[in-house]
Amino acid sequence: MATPSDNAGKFGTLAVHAGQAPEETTGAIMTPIFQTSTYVQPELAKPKGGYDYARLKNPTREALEANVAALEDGCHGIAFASGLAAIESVVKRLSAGDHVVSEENTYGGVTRMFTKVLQKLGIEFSFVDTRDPSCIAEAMRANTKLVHVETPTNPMMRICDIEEAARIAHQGGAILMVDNTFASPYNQRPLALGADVTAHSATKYLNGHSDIIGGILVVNDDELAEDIHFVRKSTGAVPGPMDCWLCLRGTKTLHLRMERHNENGLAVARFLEQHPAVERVHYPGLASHPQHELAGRQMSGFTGMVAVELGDAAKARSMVERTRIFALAESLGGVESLISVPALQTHASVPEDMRLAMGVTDGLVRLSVGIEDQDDLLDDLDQALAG
Ligand code: P1T
Repeated sequence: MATPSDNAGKFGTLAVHAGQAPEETTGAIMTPIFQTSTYVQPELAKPKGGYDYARLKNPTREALEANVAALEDGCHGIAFASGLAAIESVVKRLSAGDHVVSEENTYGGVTRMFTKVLQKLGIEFSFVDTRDPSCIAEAMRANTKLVHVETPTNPMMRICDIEEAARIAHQGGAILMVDNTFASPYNQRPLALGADVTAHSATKYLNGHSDIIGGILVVNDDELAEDIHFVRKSTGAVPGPMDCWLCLRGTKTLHLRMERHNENGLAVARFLEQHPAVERVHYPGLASHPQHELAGRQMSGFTGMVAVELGDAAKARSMVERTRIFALAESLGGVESLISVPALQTHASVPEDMRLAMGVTDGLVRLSVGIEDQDDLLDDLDQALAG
């Protein structure tokens, strides 16, 4: 199998080729799905190529890991069974009594994992608004080992200054993990901005076709990679080879899909911004976004994720139940457009006071703008809002 050092080229070339080489027996151009749990060892305790058991090593998984590592401009990709498992494994490196500073407006499932599962094991969490770097600095303690941010955030599209967050984390002796799910590596590369770990729900833009659940981390530091590999090997949240293969097929077109997501996202945000039924649009590509300038500095495109405030729950319900192309469903980042109400779906597990304080109101609608024809998407939203 190819290694990241074999990879040369710009983003689109890496997306198609990185981590993959013709299969040795036949020259098959597509990486085979190594659907096996174990490998026959020629000699006792001397597995061929280090392949002893598939929880530890699988060639299809390794191809995906090398591919995404190249796209994130990093050295080590480590794939997981889900985005949550990927994020959890970084926290599982810590011990009881260690402290994590986290953005407050993460995906609701992340907040739930931190507060309802990992906090019980003795890891401490502080939730802050990372739009303001001084909030991170103020939350740092002597026992802070990890700063976790999401940028843009789900669903409020808040932006965190990655360079600043990295500087503050490192000054306090902690590492910075950036959940890059919403941006995708096509639009933002956190490692180049100083982050130590970039995390993805591969379920979303990386795979792009709404047919797997997966996660992946990319890191540069060898020791950190070894630690995370150890956690994954010891706890077992590995993705199956078929899912890795599907994701690898997805990343081959990431650059093309993201171009269209970016274009359609901006068009939808502009259309909704001037629509009388919409009170406010949250999209970092709009000049009206309070952090538009920062977003422009650290992102090269603004994705297909748009959030709109309609004013109340009835208006939100009416819109999401009337769209014909935008499907009413959780998740995001697939080729097809989706629409949801975070307060009742993705962020239902976040305590109400915390949710409302962040702007995740009952009238907030989230759109994952797909790659369909722009006119059809705008017509669909227009007719849904007319109702
Ligand atoms: O679903 P999973 O692959 O485990 O990924 C979790 C996750 C992590 N990080 C971000 C930013 C996410 O948005 C998610 C999952 N989000 C949804 C399912 C959603 O509809 O927002």
